[in-house]
Amino acid sequence: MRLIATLLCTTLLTLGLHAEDGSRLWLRQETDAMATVTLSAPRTSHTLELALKELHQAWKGAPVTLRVKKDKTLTTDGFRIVATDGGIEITSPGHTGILYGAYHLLRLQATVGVEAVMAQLPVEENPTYALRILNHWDNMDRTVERGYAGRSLWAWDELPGTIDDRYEAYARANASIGINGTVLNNVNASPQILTAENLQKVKALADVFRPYGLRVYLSVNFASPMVLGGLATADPLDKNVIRWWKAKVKEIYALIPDFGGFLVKANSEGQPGPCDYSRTHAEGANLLADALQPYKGIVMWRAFVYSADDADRAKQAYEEFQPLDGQFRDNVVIQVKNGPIDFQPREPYSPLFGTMEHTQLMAEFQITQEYLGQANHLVYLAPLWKEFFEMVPATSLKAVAGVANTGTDINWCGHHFAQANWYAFGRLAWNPALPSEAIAEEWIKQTFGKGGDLQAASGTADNGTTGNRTAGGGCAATGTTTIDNPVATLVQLMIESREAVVNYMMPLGLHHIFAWGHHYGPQPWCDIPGARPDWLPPYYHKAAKDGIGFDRTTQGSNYVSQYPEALATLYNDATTCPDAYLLWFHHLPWNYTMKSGRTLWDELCLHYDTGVRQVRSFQQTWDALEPYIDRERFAAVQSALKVQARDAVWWKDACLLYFRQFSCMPLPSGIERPIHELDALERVQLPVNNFECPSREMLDKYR
Ligand code: GCW
Repeated sequence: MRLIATLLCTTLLTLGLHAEDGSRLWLRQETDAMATVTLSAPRTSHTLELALKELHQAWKGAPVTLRVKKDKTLTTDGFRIVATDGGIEITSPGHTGILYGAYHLLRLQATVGVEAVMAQLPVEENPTYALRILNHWDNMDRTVERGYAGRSLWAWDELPGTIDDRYEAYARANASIGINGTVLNNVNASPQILTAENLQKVKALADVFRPYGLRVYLSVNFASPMVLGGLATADPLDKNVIRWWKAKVKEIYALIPDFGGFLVKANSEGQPGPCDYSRTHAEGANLLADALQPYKGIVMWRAFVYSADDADRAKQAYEEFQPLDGQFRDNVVIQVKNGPIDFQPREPYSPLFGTMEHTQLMAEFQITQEYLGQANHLVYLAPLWKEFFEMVPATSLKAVAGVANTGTDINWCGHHFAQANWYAFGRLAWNPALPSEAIAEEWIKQTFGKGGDLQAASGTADNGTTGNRTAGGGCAATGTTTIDNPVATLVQLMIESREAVVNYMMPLGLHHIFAWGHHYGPQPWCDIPGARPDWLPPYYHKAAKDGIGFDRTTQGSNYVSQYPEALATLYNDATTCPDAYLLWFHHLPWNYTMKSGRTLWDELCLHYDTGVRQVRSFQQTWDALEPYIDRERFAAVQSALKVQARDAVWWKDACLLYFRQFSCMPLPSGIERPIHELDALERVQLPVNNFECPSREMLDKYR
């Protein structure tokens, strides 16, 4: 049996056919090109050899020279690709820059086609951010907090002896999109990550990642000196604590000379921190910064804090951190989530950005879809991140981080389209000015296409045929539709998907009306006796007889005043506040007249209804794309879209039926009528923990 499987596998590989299980991500080029690639460099390195190998295997165009040379206009990660007499030259002052240049050339080949590459040259690229980092919320028992793609990639129990093939594949995927740092473990950090034994395992990973330009960082628990060192305190001003961290950092650098530094979640959601000793976040961060400084390591100190007693959680991070401006060491970067609450489908940008002139800041995005339908919903996140970059000048940031969505699932990310978010994060971290559409197009062509279109999607025995695929049990999903431009059609679907999820979950500035704990479905009614009010949806939507929304104006919590004056004035007035943020900033009566002329209630209904319709249209579009997509991935996405469509109706019914108790207004005509009863929806309790995405079967049973 095994022999037959091996033979089959070998035959398929020889024919250039692979199972289209998503395991190859966007790196699906054939590897039999045998290109002529030469190297001109004072010395070679593993990194340069990788660049040579990648091009030799996959590049189908003119001979390429890789040249390492000084260049004042390029950083060590930057590169230039030019046409020369009879060939192409990639130059960079750094070895990693050469590798990035090689991936760029291959990306061009996969997106415009090899014949058209020359017309794209010259290319000169420097990354906008020197630090482009993934944050893994991976625990040492291989569970992943808010991870929806299987278990953690890091097999701590097997390391350092066994090196899984996926470690290198992971590093390669990151290098191909310019990601150059990875924080291996959860910000809710186990002190155990720093034991001598575990550091050997971290070293083993760092050794695999290094040639790909990927540096390793660790999340650390502020109480580590107590837990591991047996000290009586973790007070950042205590001499023994200072000594302990210095020794630990020295131990790390002896193993990993290019170790990146620490990421810290302190005094947030139960984590220990300097405030436990009446010290400030600056004193805590500086303790670690001083230990790391001799080795050029950095501290990424998170600003995700919110004390239990403040009337408005959205104000908290600013109130705690803004007064500390100027007190942090040069190698501290404050890591701020894009919005002030928590990775919601839509939030205004965190007002901390732009108000700490003497402190280095970095943005934290969430690639994993904790609040966006997890592994079940198709939501392309580039438009969300671009919305942020439109408000926060890219140059005001030192770095960007994204909470990873990877795991042991065969396709790495759970949903096939979740790969696009990993991809888009990397591309935007490299260049936040790239349009969402362009990134989607690149990703689609590389992930589903071959040589720049979708028509030739490979990987199934009926490669190249159109129609009559068998995803639907022998029947094509649609019969007659032909699509003029499949790539553009899919780009459009992806672009729309972010607004769709906002519409069916939390339109008009609503936020955090998710189910308790797992954050999967709707629970606007959620009330857990004894729970922190700011962990409960009614705290955020404030629906009552008199209206809905959180008053954060100067008359309310005054959060609005944390923004620069012009913006504060705009948001403070309901008539000028953009609809997208209206209920974020204002509590308004149900019959309030919107800019559209409709009542607030009607507008709310319309948005929920639109969201449902959008998902239905995604189903139709996807079905029409069936001839252009391999059977395996077509079927998987088609199935996930069914779940998403049902979830969208669930969200709409739950929210509108619940809010209607307060508005007492009828559903406008033209709005799809609910198919659920409110009391039935209120009884839905999905039996999942915070690490699991509910399966389709579970959803069908419980919702
Ligand atoms: O988004 C919330 C999550 C927590 C997470 C926390 C954080 C790692 O629900 O699971 O903890 O934010 O960012 O620290």
